[in-house]
Amino acid sequence: MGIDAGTLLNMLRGAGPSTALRRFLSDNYPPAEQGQAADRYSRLVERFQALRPGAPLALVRAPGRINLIGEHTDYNGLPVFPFAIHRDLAAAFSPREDARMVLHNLDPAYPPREFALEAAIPPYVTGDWGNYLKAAAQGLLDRFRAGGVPAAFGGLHPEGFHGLNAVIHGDIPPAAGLSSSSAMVVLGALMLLAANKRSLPGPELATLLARAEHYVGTQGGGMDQAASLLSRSGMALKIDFFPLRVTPAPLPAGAVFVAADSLVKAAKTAEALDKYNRRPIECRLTVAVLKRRLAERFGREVNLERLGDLTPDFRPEADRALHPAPYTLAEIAGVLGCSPQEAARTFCLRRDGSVFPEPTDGFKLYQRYRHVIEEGARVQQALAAMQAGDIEALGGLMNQSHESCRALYEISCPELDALTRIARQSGADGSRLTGAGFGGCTISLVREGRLPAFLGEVTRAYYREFLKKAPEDLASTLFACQAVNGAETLF
Ligand code: NG1
Repeated sequence: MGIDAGTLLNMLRGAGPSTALRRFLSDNYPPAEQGQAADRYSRLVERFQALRPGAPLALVRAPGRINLIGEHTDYNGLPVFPFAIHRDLAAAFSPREDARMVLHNLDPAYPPREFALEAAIPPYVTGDWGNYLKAAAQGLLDRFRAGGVPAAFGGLHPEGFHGLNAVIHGDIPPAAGLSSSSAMVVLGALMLLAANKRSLPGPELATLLARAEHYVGTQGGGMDQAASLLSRSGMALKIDFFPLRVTPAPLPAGAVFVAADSLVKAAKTAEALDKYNRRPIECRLTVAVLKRRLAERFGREVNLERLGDLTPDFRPEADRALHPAPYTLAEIAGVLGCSPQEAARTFCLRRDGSVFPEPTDGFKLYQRYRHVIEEGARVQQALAAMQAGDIEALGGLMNQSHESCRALYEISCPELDALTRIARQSGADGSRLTGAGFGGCTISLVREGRLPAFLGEVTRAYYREFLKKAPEDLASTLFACQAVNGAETLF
């Protein structure tokens, strides 16, 4: 693999044009930003060349994503409906002879990181950017070890994996619900695969990386990695899980999806991890309670691993089996016939083995159940609305989804509520939070003709009047999303 840096710089500067490179830029960046994108790749190559003079290199990009609808459904085995956006992570890289990962970032906020590929890679502190690359490396090493790949040759990782040198740059707003973290995992995985001349089918890689990202402490599902890897220019992807399947659907003509950052940071601190992980834990507890109740009702074991496994014949009974008042761990343990300690050890563990504490407001099984089941149904309806070009219906479903995220799943915040309300008042057909929630971005469906007025009105009413904080970089805070191709390596 690899191309000479000088040749690549000439191509990026427009001399010695390359069809592949032009296509790469036009598929993945809006026309007005393609020049800027070429400059950015040039900067990556120049920095790489300064660090590793003469080494042939390859380019790679991994996009962030925005989710139209289907929030917190993925780990429950119900579908999501995202697309990859033109905000991405890009890198220039080349393989090393040894098994070290040597990583630089053009942004000084992300200091250099270096680690060895070893059987059990120890994580950096929670939140460190290097952990996302460690997550990818650990996931691939485990996969190829499990695959029985021949071991050991001269100074390399026991599985024979080469490390790499990379210079990375990202322009996905961080902690904004646009999956900059999963894009980093995907970027790391594509670099390692290319550097080691290996490949995996897209859906298998996406599934593997969803699991691999648990390394950083989240217990999330597979939406982000799949969207970053498998998206196609101009399309949204309905994604089903267990096993992963994608249904591409062209974005509706005459409307755009606008991302607006609430500017409330949804960073993955230890506290934020707990807020997120509480939901998968509550869903696992719900499944356990329902499994027990349905078995009692039908007099036999019911095959139920996730909420998404509930077939229509079990739904009415499941709807009746939960009560709206929050559950204590003691009550759940009573239903399951075990001690609270045993229930906690089975369902409420963090990645480091510590027990997730019982929430003071109780486990809200009924509310989480209703959101997940109804949200899964809304994704199916949204696909049908999109295929029919019914913008109004799609917008209505997005509004319902936001309300459910707010009232039942409790992942909104006053700023996201205000921003979605202002977006609707400013002409959007629909508006909702996108991603994990607790801050970050909203997504709004806006007819093309209304876009300029919409952008002006949201800037005034949300950023200036409600938040009283003008964004430092409006173009990265409020922007129409282009649906781009999934991650790829070039050269
Ligand atoms: P973000 O917004 O990237 O933190 C998280 C999960 C998804 C999904 C969404 C909510 C990870 C890496 N991502 O996304 O799997 O559950 O929340 O729909 O955990």
